Amino acid sequence: MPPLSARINLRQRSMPKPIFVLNGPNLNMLGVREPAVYGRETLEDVRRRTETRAKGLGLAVDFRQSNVEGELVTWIQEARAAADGIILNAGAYTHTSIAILDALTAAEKPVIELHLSNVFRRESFRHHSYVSAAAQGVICGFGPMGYELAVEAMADLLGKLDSGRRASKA
Ligand code: DHK
Repeated sequence: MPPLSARINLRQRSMPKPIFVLNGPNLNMLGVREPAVYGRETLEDVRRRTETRAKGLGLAVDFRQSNVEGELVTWIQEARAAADGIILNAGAYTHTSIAILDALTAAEKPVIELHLSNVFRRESFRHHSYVSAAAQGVICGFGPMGYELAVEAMADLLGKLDSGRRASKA
């Protein structure tokens, strides 16, 4: 039997951590902002459906929004120790922020890039993403449902889909 300190370390290492679901600038305006593009659900509605889906998969989420690029960078840095994965809708910083790309690369966590709208049907300046270079995959164009799809994809990436389903049935 390994010594107690080693057993505690083992337990700490295997403790599941939340998925950080990070939202960038102007996403606090959901519901009133260009509803033809972003829909009528508020960010609070989106948070609720994300948490419900995650719970069903046996995952916890830490859902946050900031209009400040540096705050998003700080949260991504925090994710390195405090999260099992990052789902990121970086808003317009998707198309501009090397700082966010660098933070994602340094985090060494699975990253899913997310957009409510289909950015490829929109202006050409939205077609390039710095986030993509650090992401396992991209979900865009499915509106708020994209957050649920991202949680499902993250659960799969983390190999928790089956155990999560078992837990939710128990
Ligand atoms: C949200 C934004 O705020 C835009 O700047 C992006 C993204 C698209 C979205 O579709 O969720 O270009």
